[in-house]
Amino acid sequence: MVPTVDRTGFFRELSIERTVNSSGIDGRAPVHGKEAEPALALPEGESMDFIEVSRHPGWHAIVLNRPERLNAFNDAMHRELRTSLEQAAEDAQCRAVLLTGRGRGFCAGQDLTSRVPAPGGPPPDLGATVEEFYNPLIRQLRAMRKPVVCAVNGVAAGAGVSIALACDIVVAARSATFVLSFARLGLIPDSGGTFHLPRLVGDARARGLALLGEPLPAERAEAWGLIWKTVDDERLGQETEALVTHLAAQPTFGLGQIKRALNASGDNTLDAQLDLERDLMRRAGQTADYAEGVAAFVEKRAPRFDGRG
Ligand code: T3D
Repeated sequence: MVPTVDRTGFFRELSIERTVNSSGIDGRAPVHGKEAEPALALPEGESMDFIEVSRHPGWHAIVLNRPERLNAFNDAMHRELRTSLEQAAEDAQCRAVLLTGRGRGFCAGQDLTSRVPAPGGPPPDLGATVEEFYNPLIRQLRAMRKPVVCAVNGVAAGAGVSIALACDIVVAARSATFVLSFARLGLIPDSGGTFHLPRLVGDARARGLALLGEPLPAERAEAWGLIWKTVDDERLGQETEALVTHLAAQPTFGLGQIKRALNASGDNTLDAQLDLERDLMRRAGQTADYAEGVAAFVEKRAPRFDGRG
């Protein structure tokens, strides 16, 4: 099948698998991080309707696929994304993940059509859905011991911003915008928004973004340190696929240790962080990839990492 390419250069037909949950995922806690919570396994045999997964040598692409709703989340999409990430985490052949959206948006957060109150009915318990869906997703992204690249192909709004910020490297199409739309609804930035936002851009900009809800253009997001970089729309697919292909050939275990250290640094004292660095460094130094990296440097050749710990 000849792949066709959309506005941001992403494949449309390239080895897309309509993944079915027949791989033994059973809802137990994943093994790749103590912060992670039990996966929301899809019922056996249920196909994915709102997430596309394609497997490439060394990495998985996970595509949010409700373009008519700018990839806003319903419950099924939450379950499918969690399952897709779980499969990527457990697949030893997968050493990096690319997360993006289909169509002109990356993700518009919660699907608000499911939040219209029934006349006279009780208000929805948003704390329950945050607890059941959004918080475990953010923990899963942060705890995954493999790099997750987020290609923001268009507007990111509400929890869509928070999900992008929970990924490790965020690359945005130049036309993309980031909209902390929560305030317009009387809500607060969830999914780690109030955690990551001020740490990335500082308190003044975090408050302006969260309280005003104005769209932040991708180039300013890059200038403010919210994201890694901005690329021309038509280059987004090519650039992020090159990035994730590169990451997939790196010392995966070591990259996972880097994530652990950076995840912990926001809460740790310097003393605690120094101790953690010592322990992670000790473990990293025991890997074949470290020995290979040193040997390759000394022998002036390219390293061949196997990614294992
Ligand atoms: O509820 C809980 O469980 C708690 C957790 C909450 C987490 C959250 O994410 S709360 C925040 C929810 N999201 C938003 O507030 C964003 C709402 N969307 C927008 O503000 C705008 O759509 C955008 C700024 C994202 C894009 O604007 P624009 O003008 O480019 O597009 P549009 O015309 O507004 O949207 C295109 C279509 O997508 C449109 O449908 P239509 O008219 O073509 O049939 C629009 O209704 C739909 N859409 C966009 N966002 C959502 C949505 N449909 C449902 N839910 C959405 N969030």
